[in-house]
Amino acid sequence: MQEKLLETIERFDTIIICRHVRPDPDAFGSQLGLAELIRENTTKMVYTVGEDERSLSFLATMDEVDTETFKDALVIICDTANRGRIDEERYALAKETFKVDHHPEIDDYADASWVDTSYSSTSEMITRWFEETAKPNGWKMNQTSARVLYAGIVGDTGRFRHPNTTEHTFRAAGVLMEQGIDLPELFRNLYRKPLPLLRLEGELLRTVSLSEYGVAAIRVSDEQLKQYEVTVNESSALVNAISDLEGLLTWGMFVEQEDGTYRVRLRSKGPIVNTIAEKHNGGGHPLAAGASANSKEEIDTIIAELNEAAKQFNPKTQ
Ligand SMILES: [Mn+2]
Repeated sequence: MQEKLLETIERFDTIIICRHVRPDPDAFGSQLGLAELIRENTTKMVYTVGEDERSLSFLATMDEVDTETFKDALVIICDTANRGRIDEERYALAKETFKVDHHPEIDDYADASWVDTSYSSTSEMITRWFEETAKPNGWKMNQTSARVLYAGIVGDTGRFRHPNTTEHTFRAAGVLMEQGIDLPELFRNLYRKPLPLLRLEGELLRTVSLSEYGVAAIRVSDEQLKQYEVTVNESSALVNAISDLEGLLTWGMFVEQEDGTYRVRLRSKGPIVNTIAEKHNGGGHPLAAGASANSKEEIDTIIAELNEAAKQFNPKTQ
């Protein structure tokens, strides 16, 4: 599939790269890292599309592309498991589509797919594709590409701490570091917390509780977001605020949106949570997933399901 990706890119003059809605560093990193690789090594027209995300604007901003341009283009979709999460409806107009993703396959929406869950991140896939496939064909990587790909790997591995981090991940990071990345600058931007967000974190930490099975829930009301002047998107940075809590096995963050529904983020140190997310209009990785809840009752159901998963979980059998 790696060879096929290179062959497919070579056949097109116009390439548009998409990724998932509500982008995270890996979505941006894989999208822009690949775009910049193609720009550096070919004369093709390359565009990146989707909504801009203020908290990640230090990584990149998106391009405007007219609908005509899609019709002759190759569209590559990075880091997006199902078509409903693609942050560009016009992807379907493309002459050809190619999916590159490390999420479990739930929707085979593209003409060709390179899907491999053994990679920590789609950014690691792009890095290893460069090293193993593009570089032997004479491609080079510039610093812009290396920086965003590194950010993507750091984001999805929780700074090389999550169990998705492998020896291959570190080798990929090494390939990127060879280009000369300003790590202090990158980490400062990735993990900076504006004062309002830090104060909201303080309030949430003050009220956290832990169930007998090691399940915690962080609830954030629309009122709290308004009081602290934090957006729903910005609040996502707080999902790991309690990750070092002793005895914590799995947890959920439930953020009320303006329409009264809740954005749900589930995290785990063992029990599988994406199957729970799938029951609530979401999905993701086994240990990190997202979903939605329509009511406080649905939140209680999810917390009960987390407790059940934590209760069933026996680390000795894993
Ligand atoms: Mn990812």
